[in-house]
Amino acid sequence: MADCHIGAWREPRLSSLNTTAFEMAVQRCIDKSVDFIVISGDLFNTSLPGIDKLKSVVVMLKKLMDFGIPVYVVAGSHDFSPSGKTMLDVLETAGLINNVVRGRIVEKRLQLGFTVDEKTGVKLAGMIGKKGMLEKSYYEDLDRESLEKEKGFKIFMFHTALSELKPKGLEKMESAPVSFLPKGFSYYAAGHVHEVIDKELEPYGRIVYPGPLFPNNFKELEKLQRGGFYIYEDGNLSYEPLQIKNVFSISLDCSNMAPEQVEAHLMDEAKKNEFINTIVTIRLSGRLSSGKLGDIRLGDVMREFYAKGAYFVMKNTSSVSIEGLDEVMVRHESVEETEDLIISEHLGQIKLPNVDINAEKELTHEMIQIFQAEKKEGETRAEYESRLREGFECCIRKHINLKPQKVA
Ligand SMILES: [Mn+2]
Repeated sequence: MADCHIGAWREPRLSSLNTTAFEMAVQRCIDKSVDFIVISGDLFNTSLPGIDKLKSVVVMLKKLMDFGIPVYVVAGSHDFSPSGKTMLDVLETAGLINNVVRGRIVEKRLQLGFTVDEKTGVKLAGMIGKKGMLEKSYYEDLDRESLEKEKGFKIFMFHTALSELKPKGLEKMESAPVSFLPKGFSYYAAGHVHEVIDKELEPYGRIVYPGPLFPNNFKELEKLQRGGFYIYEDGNLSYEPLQIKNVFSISLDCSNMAPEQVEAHLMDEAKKNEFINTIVTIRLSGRLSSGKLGDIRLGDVMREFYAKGAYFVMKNTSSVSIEGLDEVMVRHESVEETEDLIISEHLGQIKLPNVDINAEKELTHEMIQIFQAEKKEGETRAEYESRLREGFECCIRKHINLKPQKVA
């Protein structure tokens, strides 16, 4: 499995579903007596998950341990704090998971070690994934030969999009060529791309993205409807869907419609069906013939869906325009895509000492991450500030040759 994103979604009703998906997945693994589980990055949505979410995950990991099912992980782009900390370290120290990324530098090249699964003898190696695809330089320095010459059933775990396997609609996503991977592994357990992809690619092997355990944003709900994972047995792969809620998606082009017409159309949809246990997504686009977006009484529409039993109703009206006004901003589907695009567009505009374009990009990503951290439950103001400061100083020290006291 990959991209569990425990703690994603701000809305509590949806947030609990990522955890439910993880619990269901783990229980199914136990029921099917798997030998071990691999999680290819983004177990958590943030490096410091909330205590309740963390607890739910620990309960399930403990259960797996009691059943003698080891869990192998690599960290994904969401698992790291700006100063390089990850909750995965805590879980590993407690013996609940095994991080398979073990590297050392030999003659300026990155050598990755293998982790051997005791029961099956399967050998696992892996690479971390970072925000903005900053793991690229690790792949450039990777000693592939030493990985390739190892004998046995080998799994390579990674958290990076591959250019050759990028799905439609995600063309803008940053990716690496498949030639970055070591060849000849029996199974490539991939994460980061939130789509289900299973492809045999010579001379590599079977490359599998199971997609998220549960959709993580509006677009994913529309497109995937549900998440899942794969079970591999004797060369056969079976996809295990996790159907937690139904999803009913409405996409309406409002071009040449008046607000009352849009409203009537949506009300009709609501009246047609029952929506028990269903997440309803409403996407509106196009140019209204008159009036403005606010004239569509979406609150009434949503109440109607709730009255028909909907579990959760969401709307996206970001691409509705009104007569006489043109959209200026290009809207992207996720915060990450938008951040990436804006950062890339503005690189090189500020002169920083000893900082090249790549370092500037990394610096910017990390700064955004540092300053978006929220104060945690139970954390004092002073602790919160020193956490931000520590991240900031660490980031500056890494990228700019300034002494820390100057930073302070
Ligand atoms: Mn992810």
